[in-house]
Amino acid sequence: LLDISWYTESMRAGRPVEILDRHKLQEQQINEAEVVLFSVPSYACQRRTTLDNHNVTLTDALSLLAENAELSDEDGRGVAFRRAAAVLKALPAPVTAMSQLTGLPCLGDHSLRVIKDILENEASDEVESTKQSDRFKALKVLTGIFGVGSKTADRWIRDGIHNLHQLQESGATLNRAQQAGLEHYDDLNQQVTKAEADAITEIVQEAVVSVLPGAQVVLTGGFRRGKQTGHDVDFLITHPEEGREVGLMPKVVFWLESQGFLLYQKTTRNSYLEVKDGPGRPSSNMDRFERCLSIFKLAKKEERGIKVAVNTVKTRDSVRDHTQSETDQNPQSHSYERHELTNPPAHRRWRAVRVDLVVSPISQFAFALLGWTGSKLFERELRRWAGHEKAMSLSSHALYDNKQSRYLRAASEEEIFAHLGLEYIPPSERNA
Ligand code: DCT
Ligand code: MG
Repeated sequence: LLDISWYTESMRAGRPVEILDRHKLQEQQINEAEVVLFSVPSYACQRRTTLDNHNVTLTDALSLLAENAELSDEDGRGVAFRRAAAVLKALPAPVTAMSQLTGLPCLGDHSLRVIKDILENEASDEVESTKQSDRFKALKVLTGIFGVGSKTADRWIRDGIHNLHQLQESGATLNRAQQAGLEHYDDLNQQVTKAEADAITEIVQEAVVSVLPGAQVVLTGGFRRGKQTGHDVDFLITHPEEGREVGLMPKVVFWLESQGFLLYQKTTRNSYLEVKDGPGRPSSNMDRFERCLSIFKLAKKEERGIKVAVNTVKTRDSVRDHTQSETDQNPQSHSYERHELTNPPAHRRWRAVRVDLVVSPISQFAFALLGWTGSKLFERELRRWAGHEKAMSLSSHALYDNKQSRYLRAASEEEIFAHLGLEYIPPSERNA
């Protein structure tokens, strides 16, 4: 029968529990049809979280509250809801009774209340009213524009702008990223499929090896964790000889641009210097590599066969011929005022896709790979584990041991987990 150790543990911890004699307890448990008790370690990086989520309704509800908190600049609350959702994602079966959650980490009063409401009433009033609230809807629509964060959206809402139409009417000044974001709004709010990610991988690989033979491209982010869809496609690029990666990004971008693959791009230089910057700074660890935020112009599936055939000829002009058919609707020639806020014409032969390119020197590659594979919460938890449990600082560049006052080198993700005293968790089980 079931382990009742949580009863004694709860009593020891002073948590109120109803004490039943063993016979009654057995009876009750049989009546509750095999209530399973769960137990999970408290850091997400100690757990194996696959995409097989048995508690989607609960985790969707908590994720929505997390999103609402993040959009309202309440990061602390956002993380609390994300952690609670992540605990439920790691459970091996659906939660059917509150009693199953006793002793689980990261479930605060607020999250427990939401879970209870859903278990008892099939919905949480708080979640439903958040979903329906004008402010949440407006924040979602406006931050759905690439280049628009919660602060900008909030400012616009205070100016009475709640939707794209009002934004266009308002004459608000948009930067280049936001203009591109508005231009390709519908495409960029449509999930990217694995097949599309694979097609883009081929293009990026061709670009990279054309400008630097021997360089390597790895698909990171959600697709590396086994997801079948994502909001963008993330790549990490390196070269096995340290230093050869220097200057690679502008060449890759030039190649992609000259072949007509980029609708938008903005490159930031690598600003990380170990000697200068010291140990990893958790809050800013994502933005210090040479990085290109871009919007790709990806040929539709039916067209891709042709493109690949054309690309094998490897002359720029032949590729241009292929993309030429679309110049009559070249998005770069549109001003954002002309965005029609409708679905793209069915005959359009391409779609816009957000693509992130990151270049890392080989000496930092394992850290970059670990940092860019995600999930976001898994990364956050790794850094929290490193800091709180091991007195180490982990970033996407390095791992610093504060006690030994030295950097710990690693050539693979496995070595980083080992330095951190954690069991190795493969990418497909980092879906916290
Ligand atoms: N990342 C992180 N912290 C951030 C942003 C990103 O640790 N603040 C890491 C984790 C995932 C990776 O970068 C790529 O980021 P996203 O593309 O936003 O995440 P994703 O898991 O790939 O999500 P999606 O599948 O929707 O693209
Ligand atoms: Mg991604």
